[in-house]
Order: sequence, then C-alpha cells, then structure tokens
Amino acid sequence: MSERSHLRNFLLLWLGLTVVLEVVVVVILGHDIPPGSMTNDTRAQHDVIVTLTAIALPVLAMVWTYLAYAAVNFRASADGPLEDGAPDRGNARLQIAWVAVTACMVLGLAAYGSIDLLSGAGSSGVGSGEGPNPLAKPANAGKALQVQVIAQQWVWTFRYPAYGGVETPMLEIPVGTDVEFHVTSLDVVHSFWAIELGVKADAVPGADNVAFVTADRTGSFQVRCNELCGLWHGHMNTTGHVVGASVFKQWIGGQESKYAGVTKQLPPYSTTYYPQPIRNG
Ligand SMILES: [Cu+2]
Repeated sequence: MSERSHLRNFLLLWLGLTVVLEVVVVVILGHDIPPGSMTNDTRAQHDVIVTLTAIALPVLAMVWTYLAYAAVNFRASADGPLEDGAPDRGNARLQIAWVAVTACMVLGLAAYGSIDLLSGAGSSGVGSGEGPNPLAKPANAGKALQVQVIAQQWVWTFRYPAYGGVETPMLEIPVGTDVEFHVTSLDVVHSFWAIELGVKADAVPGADNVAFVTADRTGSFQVRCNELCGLWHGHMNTTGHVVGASVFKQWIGGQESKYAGVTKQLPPYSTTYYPQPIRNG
C-alpha cells in the first residue's frame, strides 16, 4: 500500500473514532461528568471539564488509532521484515502543521481560560478560595450569608456570625442564596472540599479564605478534608445539606438555642484564629 493510502486510511479511522468518542463521551455521558449541577460553581466547572474533554478526545483518538494501525499494518510477517517507509525528517509541511495545530490548541485554551477569569461571568471564582479579598464575587456579594468554616484536627465546625456567632458541627445552607464561606483553621493546614457544591478552599491557620457559592436545588453534599493533616485526616468528613429558606430558619434557630451556653464561652467572632504555638511565638 502506498504512503498516501496509508495516510488516507489512518485519517478516516481517526475521524471515525473521534466522532464515536465525541458522541458517546460528550453527547451521551457528558451530563453525568462530575461535579454535577447543584450550584453555580459546579455548573461552571462542569462546562469547563466537558469543553476540555471534547478537545482532548481527538488527541486521544489519534494516539489510539495510530497505535492500533501501526500494530496491524507495520509489522514483520513470516515472509520477512516489513519494508519501512521513507523517514519524515525534514518534512516541513508536517512540522508546520504539527506546530500550528498544537499552538492553536494551547493558545485557544489560554484565551478561553483568561476570558472566563476576567469576565467572571456567573462563575464567582468557581468555588475556589480566593483569599481575604476575592476578585470574583457574585453581584449581591454584600448580602451573602456568611458561614465560617473552621477546620481543626480532625473535625469541621461552622460558625454563623449573622446568627449570634453560633458554632455548630453541622453545615446547612439555604437554597437560592449567595453563601460566603470564610475558611480558616485552628491548628494545621486543611482544605475544605464541599464536593457537590463545587467548593474547595484551603483552610490555613491565621488566614481568611473566602469562597462563594449559590445552590440551585436542595439536597445533601459531602464535606471532606482535602489536605493531609495528620493521623485522622481520612476521618475528617461530614455531610452538609442545602435546604429551603424556612427549613433553614427553623434549623438555625434550633442551633442558636441548643448551643446558647457554648456560644457564650466562645471567643468573639473573628475571621482568623491563631494556633497556640504561633500566639506563644
Ligand atoms: Cu484536615
């Protein structure tokens, strides 16, 4: 077979596999690609992951197709070794095409990411901790419900400054409301990962790490520590809930009265806490 027919066959197989993969992975399974669609942050992350997957599939298909095509066609047989093709050294057309296509992909992705970052359109920082002064905020950030996430070896507690500074081991947030997490730690570095909310923010002692989220529907979500933080790191899990506004009001009222005695003993609400050794230092 001539080089030209090999090239044509390879391109046809590559195109075919790419179409099949794009249909199966992006069109049919795309909806189920994590992290789901519970919040504005997960929707933004989902769109990015699907886009990146769609771009990566042709590259994957090319590698797979070439490997399979070469294994089948370019192998020695019982009749003797296979005649090798001409070396591609100095093939300017191939080199230019290779550099141009990969450069377009990389620069295109850089533009896509930069535009999304600069416009901040609906992404609100896509769930990452942005430090004490977030650049990407929701439109009504001033009215967001503040929830302080306090990490320590090896439990999570959540403080609601708008409700008398009550601190509870449970995390509930109201649906359809902008929530402003203030993530911090009392001892070592942890990471607050609310999986189905699409929120992941480092919890650092003495730091106030802000992450926004707005949940679109009610349901539960997992909270895990995502930074190795000691012996029981793997045990640092809890389940949070997104609930209706009236359920939230009732719940937080219950927490306020349940923990009223404890709340009085707590240090005043602060966006940062310093562990004892640092204070002593
Ligand atoms: Cu931890």
